[in-house]
Amino acid sequence: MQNQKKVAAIHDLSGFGRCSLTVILPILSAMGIQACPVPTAVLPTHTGGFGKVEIKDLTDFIPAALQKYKELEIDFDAVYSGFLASEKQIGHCLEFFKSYPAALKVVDPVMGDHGRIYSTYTAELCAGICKLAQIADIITPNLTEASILLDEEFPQSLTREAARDWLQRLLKLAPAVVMTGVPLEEGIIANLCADKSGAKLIKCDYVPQNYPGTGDIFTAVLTGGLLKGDELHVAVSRAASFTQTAIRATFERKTPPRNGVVFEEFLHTLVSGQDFLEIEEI
Ligand code: PXL
Repeated sequence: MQNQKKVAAIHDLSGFGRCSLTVILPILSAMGIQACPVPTAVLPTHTGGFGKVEIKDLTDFIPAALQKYKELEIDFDAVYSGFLASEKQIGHCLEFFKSYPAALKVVDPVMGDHGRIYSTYTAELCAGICKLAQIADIITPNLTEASILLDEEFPQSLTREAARDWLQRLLKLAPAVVMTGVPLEEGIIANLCADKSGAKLIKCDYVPQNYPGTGDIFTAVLTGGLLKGDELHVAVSRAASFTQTAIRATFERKTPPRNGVVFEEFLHTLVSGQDFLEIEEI
């Protein structure tokens, strides 16, 4: 493949439960992109539903990996950060982003979900994530993370007007913004995006079950799409379609939610890359 794109993916490696690197790497690979993992921590499972889990913190690994890549003059087309394991990793991520000024800077401000902060996250780490968001080219908060970034109470849902307002305020942090899985008061779940060309809404099905890792799946497909030249709303539509397909199939199969979503059998749809959801103005 000519001009194959490379992504440095700064996330944890959780062995079981389908989140972070275990979903990001296969998705980027299926999209024809070389994914280079920079693990922030290694865990046996994610932290959402398996009790107390051992975390091997890899804070010092990040600058060591960066130094090696610089030494080898390995360039990246995107640097994409997510779940971090310590406050010190904020500085390491900032350094990573700074080292590749031409790369697309994707910050998934992973902090929590459903109005709750993840158990391993501290207030200081959340403050650091908010700082990281401000150097990004694109941020992809869920509603919980958007409310932290904007210092708002967590709402159960937003009106369209409030969603437009939140997008505009998030645009003060980063030039492109995607809010994922947002319940709107009119009774739909929406993925919302905005950049200088305007704001758009992509509706998805309501499935009465939450699954871990779906934000990672979404942002991995989004990043792949952007690197392949999609406009923002097209990449969001592609990401929403893939995530929705995996969520629906998992719900029908009634597998334990903590196991994550069965995305593997749909990876081939990313190779052909023809699946999208409808895009609306908001
Ligand atoms: O998908 C977010 C995430 C990433 N990494 C770990 C997690 C979670 C969410 O629970 O526990 C380790």
